[in-house]
Amino acid sequence: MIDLTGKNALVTGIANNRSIAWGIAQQLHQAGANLGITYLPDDKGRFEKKVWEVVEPIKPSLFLPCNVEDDAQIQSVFTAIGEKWDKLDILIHCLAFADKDGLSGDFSSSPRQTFSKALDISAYSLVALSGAAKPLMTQGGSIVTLSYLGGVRVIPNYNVMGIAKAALEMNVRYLASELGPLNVRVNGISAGPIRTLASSAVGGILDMIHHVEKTAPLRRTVTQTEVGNTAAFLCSDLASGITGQVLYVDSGYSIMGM
Ligand code: 0WE
Repeated sequence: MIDLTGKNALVTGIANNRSIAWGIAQQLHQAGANLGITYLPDDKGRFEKKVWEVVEPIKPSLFLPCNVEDDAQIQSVFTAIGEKWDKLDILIHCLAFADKDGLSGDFSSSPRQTFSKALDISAYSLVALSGAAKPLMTQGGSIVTLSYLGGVRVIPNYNVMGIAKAALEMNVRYLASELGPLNVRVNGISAGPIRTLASSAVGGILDMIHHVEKTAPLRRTVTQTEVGNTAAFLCSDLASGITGQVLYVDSGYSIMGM
């Protein structure tokens, strides 16, 4: 079995109990990792309360606010990790956002601000978090991010997020190249569509899921647990030779031409 005992893992991107990030956190915990969790702070503290309710059973040793649009919050997270943990081994990046006007209609009508905000939150944040994690990953490490097929092929309405995922996947390669000599591996998981808070807000997601159920080789969608198991593998010594890759966890959907 996958063994992550003695490893410290920071997981970003949990919004509720359907989040892919929660599937990953649970599998890392099951493999014996010590967890830190970040949440998106809001003025009413709703997310903090919600995310805490979700993660409470796995007893995270760190629970920190982190809005990746704010450099100071990113720095605070890694300062806290440096004070609490002897080293950081694992960084899980499950963050994405595009305004609604970047997720439907004519792609050529995407507003500049929507485009730059989506790239900032969904792609630049991996660069910023990896740069802040680098000095703490003193015994090597593993960084895993979540991507989607819409970053390499045209998926209707994915629009601005597709460009953000393309940038994210290229970030994986540049970061893998830089951090490889430190024995820090950087990989992505391209997950098939799953019903989550983020995807449920998207019109037509159920039709997409039905399409996958009809056409993917496995004739079903993937689960958060399956993505979590792949992340646990990538973070383990079993994946010691894998870096700069994007692994598809999509029931095989992406191999089909028709
Ligand atoms: O990456 C994603 C979704 C990320 C996402 C979702 C939202 C909805 C609410 C980013 N920003 C927002 N902004 C909001 O206001 N997926 C892979 C799920 C997804 O999103 C789609 C998809 C699929 C699949 C959007 C259009 C078409 C397909």
